[in-house]
Amino acid sequence: MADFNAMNNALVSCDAGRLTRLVNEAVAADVPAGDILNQGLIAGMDIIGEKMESGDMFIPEVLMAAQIMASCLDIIKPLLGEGEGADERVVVIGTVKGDLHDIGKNLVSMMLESAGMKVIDLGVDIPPEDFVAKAKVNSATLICLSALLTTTMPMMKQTVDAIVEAGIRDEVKILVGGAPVTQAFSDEIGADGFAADAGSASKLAKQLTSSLQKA
Ligand code: B1M
Repeated sequence: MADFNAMNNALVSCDAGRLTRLVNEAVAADVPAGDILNQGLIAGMDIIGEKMESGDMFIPEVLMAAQIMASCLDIIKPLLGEGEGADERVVVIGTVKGDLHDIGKNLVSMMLESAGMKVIDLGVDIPPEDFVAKAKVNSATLICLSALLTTTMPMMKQTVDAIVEAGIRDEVKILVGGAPVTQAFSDEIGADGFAADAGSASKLAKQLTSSLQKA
């Protein structure tokens, strides 16, 4: 039985050694990787978000916690996959310009890869023209945009507009996500889909790209 509260506390207190040990113990005890992710790691990060908002935690600590979370994600990464084998679909993914948050985007990348897609991860702070250029050169069928800040959501619209202006809108589907993003926002900016978490992003990515292949 995993102690998810202890994992939350270890992440909040930036105790890398303790969190790594707890995650390894949970893996050894066959606790499902999805539970470790959602109840141990993401729930801990949510507490950090609350503390950040109330001024009880500051950027350097939050950054440290993010690095610790990333190293723990590496431990559970092999267990999260769906193992379907490689296919032809190429996905270009990134966090939009002005936004440096990458944990959620990395999780989405991970899930897409394990669903067999070829993922080209551009990283963070990616301007619209870079999404367009990489999608063109790699003949991508899907562009995934992540944003965690309300102030960077308009950059998603600018990226969609750039994709339209580049003349490749009919060749790619566009999937958007990130904590402040909603289905209504996705519809408003002309994206093809919104996913609230990495698991649904992977499912929707498969649906969207298979409809494109049939078209
Ligand atoms: Co930032 N930050 N941050 N931060 N940070 C938030 C987002 C915030 C909500 C905290 C708060 O105040 N409560 C707040 C945003 C408020 C708002 O916009 N309304 C905030 C702020 C204000 C800021 C700064 C402006 C702070 C400052 O400088 N004063 C600054 C901005 C820097 C910038 O980007 N330009 C900043 C900086 C940082 C750090 C660098 C310190 C660090 C990021 C480190 C990193 O990512 N490497 C950080 C962190 C860690 C957070 C919180 C605490 C955690 C984010 C996270 O990783 N969550 C966050 C509070 C929170 O979210 N509770 C906060 C875990 C992750 C798994 O969830 O990313 O939501 P998430 O991903 C989810 C889904 O959203 C979805 O799947 C994932 C789950 O499966 N998803 C997608 C994500 N992308 C998707 C794409 C898809 C589909 C689904 O399709 C393409």
